[in-house]
This record gives sequence, structure tokens and C-alpha cells, in this order.
Amino acid sequence: MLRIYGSPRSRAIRTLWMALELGIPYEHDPVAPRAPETRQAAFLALNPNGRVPVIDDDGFVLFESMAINLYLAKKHSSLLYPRDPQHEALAWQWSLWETDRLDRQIVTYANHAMVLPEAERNAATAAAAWQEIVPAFDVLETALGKAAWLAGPEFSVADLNVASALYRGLTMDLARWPRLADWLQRCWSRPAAKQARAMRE
Ligand SMILES: N[C@@H](CCC(=O)N[C@@H](CS)C(=O)NCC(=O)O)C(=O)O
Repeated sequence: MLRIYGSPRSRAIRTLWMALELGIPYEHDPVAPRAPETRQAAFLALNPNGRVPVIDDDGFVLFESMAINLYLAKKHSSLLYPRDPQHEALAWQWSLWETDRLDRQIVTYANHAMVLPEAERNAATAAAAWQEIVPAFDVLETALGKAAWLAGPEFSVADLNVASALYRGLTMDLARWPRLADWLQRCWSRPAAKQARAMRE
């Protein structure tokens, strides 16, 4: 049985969305980021980084949300995992790109622009993160001007991985990036995405 560790209010929503797309049974331990449990030996044996998500798939343990989703889609022979080697490579590209160009930046921006209590927000930190987000959004906008989806003719793990990381984008003003805004809505309007979102909100 697949066991997913991580609150749906964390990056674990990415893994939950994938499991729901695949329709596979799973157990869920909604441990919160930085909860005391994540600093204990049993959890650190699963993820020595002390972070979520992490999965235990019948004894196979894997951390890093992008790798987890690529693994699950491939393991279950899902149509979300591109068969064409070039499309497959694009799924790797966009997943790695998101981790490099957007992942921490969007969390930092969201925290300091909308999530933290106002007294704990730092406008300069939000602005610095935004400076990095703008060129990354431009890259996505250009890519989505050439094709409806990121890795091949259909929605795939590439779209899921990037769109799930852009959860905060759903409540941001994306008027400057209309194709990105439209793609984000298309991704998050999938039934599995709605179910994952409902677990969080
Ligand atoms: N690159 C990792 C990032 C994981 C991550 O930073 N998770 C956060 C929650 S969203 C966490 O567990 N933070 C706790 C900590 O930093 O101690 C992934 O995508 O899985």
C-alpha cells in the first residue's frame, strides 16, 4: 500500500493530486511541515531532510515531490506519463525547471504577500521573490503560446507538477500572463485537482 506523508496544506498536495489522478488506493499521514514528528528518528529515516512530502510505497521510500509524481505516474503506466521519449524528457525538464525557477520563489512570495499574519510579512522579501517569478512566468507564457500543454498533446505529469506548485497562482493577478492563467485553470479544473484542493481548503 502506498503511504503519503504530508499535510494537504504543504507540497504534499502535489502527491495527493497525483494519487487521485491515478485512482490508486493510499494511506495518508497528514503530518504538518516542521511538526515535532518530522524531527524524530522514525520520520528522518524516511526523509533525512525532515520534509514533506515523502512516500513509502510497499517499502520503497522516496522524497522530493517532483520525483515522487514522475515515479507514481510511470509505475502505474498512466497516460499522464508520456510514452514518447521526447515528451518524457520534457516532463523531466519542466519538473526540474519548476524546482529551480519557481518552487521556493512562489512560496516565499505567497508567504510574505498573502499568507503570513501581516505583522510577520516582509515587503522587501516579497518583492525580491517577485523579481524572480516574473521571468519564470514569462517562460511559461511563451511555452504555452506554442502548445496547450507542457509535454505533448495532452495534460501530463509535467503540467501536474508545475501547476500543483502554482497553487498560490490561483489567487494571484495573472492578467499579464493570459495563457498561463488559462492553463492553470484548465489544470486545476480537473476532478482530481478539485478533490486535492478540497482537502486543503
Ligand atoms: N523540494 C522538496 C521541498 C519539500 C519542502 O520544503 N516541504 C516543506 C513543506 S511544503 C517542508 O516540509 N518544510 C519543513 C522544513 O523545512 O523543515 C519537494 O518538492 O518535495
